[in-house]
Amino acid sequence: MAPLIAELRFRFQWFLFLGVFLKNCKRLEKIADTVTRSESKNSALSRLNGFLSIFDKEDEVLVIISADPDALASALAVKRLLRYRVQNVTIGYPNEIRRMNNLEMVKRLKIPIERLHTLKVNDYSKRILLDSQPVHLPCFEKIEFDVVIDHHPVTSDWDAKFIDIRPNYGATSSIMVEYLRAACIKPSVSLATALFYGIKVDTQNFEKSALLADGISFRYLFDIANLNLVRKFELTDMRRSELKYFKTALNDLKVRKGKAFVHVGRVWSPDILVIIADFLNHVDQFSWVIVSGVHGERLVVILRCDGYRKNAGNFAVRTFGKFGVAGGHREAARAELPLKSLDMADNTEFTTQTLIKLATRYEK
Ligand SMILES: [Mn+2]
Repeated sequence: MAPLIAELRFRFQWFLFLGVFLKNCKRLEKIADTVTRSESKNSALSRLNGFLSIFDKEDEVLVIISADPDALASALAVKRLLRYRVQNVTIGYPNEIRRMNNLEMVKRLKIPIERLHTLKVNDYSKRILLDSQPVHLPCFEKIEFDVVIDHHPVTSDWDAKFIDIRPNYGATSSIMVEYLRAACIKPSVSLATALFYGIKVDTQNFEKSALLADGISFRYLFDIANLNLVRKFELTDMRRSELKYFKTALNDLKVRKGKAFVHVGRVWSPDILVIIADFLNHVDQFSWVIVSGVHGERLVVILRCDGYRKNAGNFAVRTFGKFGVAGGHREAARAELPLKSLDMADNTEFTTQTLIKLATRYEK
């Protein structure tokens, strides 16, 4: 959940920042120096030809992405489009990939990516930015791009030789499918799987706004992609070394009046507490699940409840608020309390009993 929150916060900042430009959310296209804003009249084929006209046989191409599934898939698609047209295509990314799902995708599809800081950006004769725009990250701003293809709101104060930005699209992967189809290239299973997953993640399974065009690309990939692999990416959210916390959780679980409590001890990442809480929430007799663990100098408490005449967020604030940060929604909440603030007598170790005492001290 921590990386998720960080990511959401990051996205939110982006949206605030991009909100300024939202008025200008029509398409922006630049093909052979002709700039089109508003609904584009360009055909998929003219875009493809405009894109390909940027490159020569001698080119060493660098594709730069902020590595998430949509961007990774788009980079693979560009690599395929340029396979016989340039010397080579390198994919560079500046961010560390932390999400297990994304790591799993990179590993299983053997996506060849390299950290941007290990590459000499200026040694490449052409540079492409995908699923992002030059003003999105400070490290992009210094780079001169030849091509920018993206689906975020149009920003200004930058230029490239070829631009294709379609803010209404749910994913850059959907745009890339149109390029591949225009080029009469049928994607391999692994490329199709990547693009399929890219669209799935960015549209949150089409629960977020997307276009019919996204649906058409998705449907096209459906027949080629390996859906079992996609499921494996979606399922993978923990390391094997973290299984031991489940053992502790199952051994130490205590139940009081429909509330399941467990303190897991010191954890490598608080994400595992979320996974354990969600797992225990599958059990029929538990109306509440309260899981805690120590991460760094903080006690992290994850709360789940059925949300019926209960409010986990309010409960978290009332019970843990005075010790640190607490909050959440009806059915899910979280608290992070500095160990110092818990005022535990020196040698007492925090246990499931301590958690129960702490969480039920207002109950009669
Ligand atoms: Mn995207």
